[in-house]
Amino acid sequence: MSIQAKTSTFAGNFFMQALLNIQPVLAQPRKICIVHHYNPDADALGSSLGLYHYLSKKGHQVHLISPNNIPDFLLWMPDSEKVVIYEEEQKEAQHILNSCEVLFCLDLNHLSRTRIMEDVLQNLTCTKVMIDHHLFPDTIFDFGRSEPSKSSTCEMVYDFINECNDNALIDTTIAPCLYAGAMTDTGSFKFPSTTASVHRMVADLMEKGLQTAPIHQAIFDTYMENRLRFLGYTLSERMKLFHHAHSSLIAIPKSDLKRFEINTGDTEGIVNYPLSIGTIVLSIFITERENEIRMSFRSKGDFDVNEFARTYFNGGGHKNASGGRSQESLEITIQKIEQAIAENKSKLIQCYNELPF
Ligand SMILES: [Mn+2]
Repeated sequence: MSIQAKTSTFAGNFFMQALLNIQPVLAQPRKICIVHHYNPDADALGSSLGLYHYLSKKGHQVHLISPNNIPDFLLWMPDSEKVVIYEEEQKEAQHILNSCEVLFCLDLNHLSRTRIMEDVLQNLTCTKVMIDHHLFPDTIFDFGRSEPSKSSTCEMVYDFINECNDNALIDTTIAPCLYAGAMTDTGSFKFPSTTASVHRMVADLMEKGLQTAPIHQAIFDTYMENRLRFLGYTLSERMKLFHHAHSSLIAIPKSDLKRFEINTGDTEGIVNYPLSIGTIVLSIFITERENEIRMSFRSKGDFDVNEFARTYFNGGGHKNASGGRSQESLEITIQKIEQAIAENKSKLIQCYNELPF
């Protein structure tokens, strides 16, 4: 039986059905596949595993496919070893996708964010569901919810479980997964995305037995020596401040990554450090990888780095946290960044002046 439920032939997410309309589809056991974005972070993996455990408990046959490797600091999450890595196990992943009836796309607003899986997912005829908190979702989903005001996709999965009247199913397997993404996406509950609702979620998870301290330890206190030395080197030698534009740029050439033996994921969070300087409202962190320059943008207050990334670097994300990529050389990319900072100088000064402290 087909469970296809297209509501309209018109393009546009106005015709994506509300997330809860998926309930009748899930009223009987389904073959479900969950995917998240390339280079999964704690929110992508935590929301996916949280939903995976919940749907499994509901009697569905659930698989989780990650486009690429899961970073070591997330491997403590329950059943993370069961995640199929598309980049390494393409045959098995394809086999799962072939028989999938419902595809959940988590923490991604566009199939291109899965990179190597984009075409494969695009061609699937099964029901596609999106749960995400990034701006401007794609139009290809049958059901879904896009809520940029939410702290994290993890919180949205929590809401979904509650709205299905299954709060009682949240246990000490689901709770740490959901907590991890909410905690990291809010910068340990300090970014403007930290809402009353996310604190309420955490309170509920703790009442269900969640231990938070070990999760902070697993995510933040498991550095290798080289990573801490790299951080120190980066801040002392690579951080360039543009005082008059309240901005900071850290540019990491390939040779630094090699010298300190830095892996994907090891640079996570460094972009936030310059914002601890009182006068800095925009922080840019770029690394020269194999075939491209990876870029992260963070801001304080009203400076919109989602717009900044979209305008100059073909990227996007959230108002205070976004990313982008550049196919140009490190030198050219740095020049473009310096020019973009110069073009935004008055806006940056204004945002700085409007900071409350
Ligand atoms: Mn997220």
